Amino acid sequence: MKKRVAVIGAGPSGLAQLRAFQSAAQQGQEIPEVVCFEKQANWGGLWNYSWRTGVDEHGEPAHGSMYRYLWSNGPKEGLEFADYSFEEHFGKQIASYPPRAVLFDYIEGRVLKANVRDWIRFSSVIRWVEHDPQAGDFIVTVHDLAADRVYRERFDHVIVASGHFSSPNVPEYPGFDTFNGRILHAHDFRDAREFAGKDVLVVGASYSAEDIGSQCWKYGARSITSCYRSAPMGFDWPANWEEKPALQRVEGRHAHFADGTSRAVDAIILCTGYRHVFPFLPDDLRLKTANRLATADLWKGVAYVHNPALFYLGMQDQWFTFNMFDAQAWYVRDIILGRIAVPADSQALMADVAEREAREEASDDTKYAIRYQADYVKELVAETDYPSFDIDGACEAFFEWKKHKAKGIMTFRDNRYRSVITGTMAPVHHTPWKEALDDSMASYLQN
Ligand code: FAD
Ligand code: NA7
Repeated sequence: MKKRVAVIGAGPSGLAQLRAFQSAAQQGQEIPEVVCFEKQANWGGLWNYSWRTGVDEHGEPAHGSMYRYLWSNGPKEGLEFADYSFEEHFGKQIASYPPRAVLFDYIEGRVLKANVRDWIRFSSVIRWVEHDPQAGDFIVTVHDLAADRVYRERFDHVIVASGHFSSPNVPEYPGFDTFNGRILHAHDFRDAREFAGKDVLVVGASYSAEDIGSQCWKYGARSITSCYRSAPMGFDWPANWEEKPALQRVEGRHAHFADGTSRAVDAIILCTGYRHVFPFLPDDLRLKTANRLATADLWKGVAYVHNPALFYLGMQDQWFTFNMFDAQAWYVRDIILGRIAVPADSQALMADVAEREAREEASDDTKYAIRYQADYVKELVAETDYPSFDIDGACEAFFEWKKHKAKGIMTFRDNRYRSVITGTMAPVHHTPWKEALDDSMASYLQN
């Protein structure tokens, strides 16, 4: 009987898995039956924008963490699919920091071309996965939300591609319960215009703090205060943006910081990161990891060491995204097709994880971290037929991006980079980012 493979989630990672299998089928190879379960009514994962917060139309936790006016936070030249370039999709080279809708269109283009939409059961949430040691397979419990029907099916492999930037990490500070303003997590942020004319505090010092603060600034907040727990972001902020050390407490409208200063604010946006949450997995299958480059318990970053018939995609912290998910998906496909062997000895699987962790921990340097993840992508790509591409070139784009951010946090998106897939230089975008208030695809593509 044909093997059966369940993929949980149709975001960039899950879609990479479908494309990987489809590409093998296209070459005449026999592939297993692949069924992808997606709890939302459409594909694209985080790139499938939804205005909803809290719960969705079925009462399920809203997956979306993306907001209006979001532009890519890194150059597209670092994430381009090696088998489907931006030029192939758009018919021309486009500027380097596309807004969300443009990236959604690009992600969708490849899977429309691959014709894999029928492999996906939409509005179908995975409620539970259990391993049957006798049969050696998995029993997957699915809730078809549209038909309101729960059913179970058996699969030889399960691939978890449910993302890890959706379940917010929400700390509480003294005084939050009596704050006279709005407190929200980045996960629930949707439209910066809500904060026009307001004094906004962002808590955190990573991508969400930087970008949500920048959005609020761009769309007219009166002032931005950001505060850090470990280290400041340290950019050369505009005049109405001040960076403070850790938040300690809130009294009325006043936020108090570790340096003894305080500031009156209208809203507090917790940009305090996300948690890896898998409510559909029992203890023996559930990944427990911090958001890091060397995830815990994943051999080669994909196979669960305690049960290597189970895989996880995209669970790492991310410099590389779409092309790394591809590298992982092609690798997992080849394990399932029997082309790559997973060591039978669990000690060997754990040793691989330990070696990756030690190597990650050897340096705090950003360039080191980017190269580390690039080496990981190279390692996986080398063993499959995923088209090889200039991964060092992608690193160079990231290094340039870092320099451009240091030079101007509100201007870095006005830069351009060369595609490592087609070799073409991107055009300069027609409008500087801080003046480009229209983030529609039609506007962006007028280069
Ligand atoms: P997701 O995109 O999260 O997709 C997971 C899918 O699984 C979803 O469709 C979800 O509905 C589904 N799902 C979850 N649970 C279940 C279940 N139980 N049953 C069925 N389906 C389920 N990356 C970049 O490269 N560039 C950027 O500029 C960028 N900006 C970002 C901005 C924000 C605000 C955030 C939060 C992330 C950003 N990222 C960015 C990183 C982002 O994580 C990746 O680009 C990408 O979306 C990850 O893909 P994924 O498929 O692993 O996860
Ligand atoms: P990150 O990158 O995980 O960063 C989380 C930030 O939140 C980081 O600066 C943390 O500080 C800070 N943090 C976490 N817990 C707390 C508490 N309790 N108090 C104060 N500060 C805290 O998440 P992001 O949301 O920024 O980015 C996630 C993805 O979204 C990313 O891939 C982007 O592409 C978009 P620390 O430095 O650990 O002290």
